[in-house]
Amino acid sequence: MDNITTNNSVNDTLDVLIIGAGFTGLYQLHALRERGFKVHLVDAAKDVGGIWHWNCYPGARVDTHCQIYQYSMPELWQEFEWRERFPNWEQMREYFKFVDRKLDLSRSISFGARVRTATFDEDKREWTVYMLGHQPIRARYVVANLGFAAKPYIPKIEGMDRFKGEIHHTALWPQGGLDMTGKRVAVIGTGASGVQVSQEAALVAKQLTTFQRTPNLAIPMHNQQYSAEDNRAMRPELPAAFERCRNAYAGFDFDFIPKNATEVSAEERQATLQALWDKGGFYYWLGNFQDYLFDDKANDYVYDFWRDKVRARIKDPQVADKLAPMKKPHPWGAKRPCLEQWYYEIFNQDNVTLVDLGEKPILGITEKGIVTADGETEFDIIALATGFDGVSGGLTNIDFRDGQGRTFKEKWSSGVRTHLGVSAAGFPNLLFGYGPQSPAGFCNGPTSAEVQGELLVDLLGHLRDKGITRIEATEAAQEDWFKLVEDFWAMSLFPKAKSWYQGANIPGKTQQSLNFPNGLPTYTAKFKEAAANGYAGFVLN
Ligand code: NA7
Repeated sequence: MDNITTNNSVNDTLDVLIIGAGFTGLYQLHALRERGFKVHLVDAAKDVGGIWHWNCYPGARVDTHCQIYQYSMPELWQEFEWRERFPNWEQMREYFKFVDRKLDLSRSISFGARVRTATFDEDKREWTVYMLGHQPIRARYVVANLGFAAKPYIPKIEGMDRFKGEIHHTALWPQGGLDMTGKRVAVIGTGASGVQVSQEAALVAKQLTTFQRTPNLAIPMHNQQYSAEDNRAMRPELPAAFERCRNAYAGFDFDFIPKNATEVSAEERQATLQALWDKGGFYYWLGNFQDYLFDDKANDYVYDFWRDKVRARIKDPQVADKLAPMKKPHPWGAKRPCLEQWYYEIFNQDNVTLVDLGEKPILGITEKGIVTADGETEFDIIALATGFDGVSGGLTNIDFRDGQGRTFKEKWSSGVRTHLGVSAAGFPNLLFGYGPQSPAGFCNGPTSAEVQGELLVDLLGHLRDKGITRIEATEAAQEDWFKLVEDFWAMSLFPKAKSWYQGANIPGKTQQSLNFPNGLPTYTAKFKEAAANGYAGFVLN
């Protein structure tokens, strides 16, 4: 049963009900309140933070540098002090509490309110939203900001229920923590979460076994501690950095190099790759040559450089073949790389084993451990770092009902369709932020929260100013948006990697680009173009 708090009751019909207290939802709450909307926010968690309320697995850490992993409001960044270049989950929680305090947000939030269903009354033109443990809330508009990692994916493994030790998905890790010291730990999955847990477990566990299906082509984080003096020194640079974020493909304060890897000299290419590598963070991914995510030859250069760097850190050539194969398993960067700190070195330790699931699939879980073709290995803790039903999973998990009573799960059973990544035909007066076919997983979260948040708040302001009480996307506009997304996707190397970017991690999920991959500036321009044309692609009345 979810935790229940009823600190803020809502009796009247709201202008806007926001779902989700992460970066996106909190930004909208603040902005809508400032503009005089009667607005309230609900979240299943006990506190603000979105994913950072839940994330507490060992090693959980942001992989975007703190300078731009924060709101651009001066009253916030002028005061908050970061301790590390890539903050851990504890500091992210501090940040959200700080934001809550400074902007006085909690007075408009109901916590412990997990939305289950929502129905639209066509006569009244309002939604009624039903939550566990709370009175239903009525609102003219609902904005769902559920994040791309709202629905953890737990694979069906035979016998999982029988395991007598601790078994947890990383996103559902016990909030009180779990001591791995001297324990036998299994980590299933090698995405960002799996890499982070494995790094920590390797330091303290008696035995760590990491089960890998696909190698994570991870890059060095180069984390740094920040002093008060470092914070003072970084602040004057921030306004310009926030501005760059709005104009960069992935909402970062840097962008791809406007040169092709295939056209520069070998010396220049090598020097550039080395410089990006040395900077750490995502420079090597999102600040690399402009052609490498489109041209396989360019991608080879980027992969080969990465491979040689990584293999040099792994002692056993057979293990190196699994972690950093000579031939790339998929185009480098087409599946989200993560930032690692000492990940590759752990496989040189005696207490760490890598199991290649391609060779030795998991046959089942027993009371004591995991069975592969090698037999049973006993564990005390199993970490399921198996990811999420990404991007669309949040919306398909709630029973929003369209005019015919159909849910997103039913409507999107053969593919996601939206207009501008913020609305779907059949669901009037329902908008979503950081959702499917928006920049979402292709954009730095806080940048998207603000840029898309402003667009959504302007849209709601327009409806209010014009006395419009109903908005619904058209099917035709959705098809145009789908085509825009898919045409770009097909030109890129992204479809060649089996990733959550296209739903390939979930058995039976329709494969398509779940994000808007054409870049944040294009997204903003398209949205503004629609707005300038009276919100083209929507029926307003
Ligand atoms: P990810 O990146 O989706 O990683 C999930 C991992 O779990 C990945 O290595 C998967 O292998 C693996 N996986 C999934 N299903 C299975 C099964 N059935 N058996 C074995 N292994 C499996 O999730 P994370 O939580 O690490 O990170 C999510 C995002 O959060 C990340 O991108 C950052 O933005 C932060 P696969 O690669 O699919 O072969």
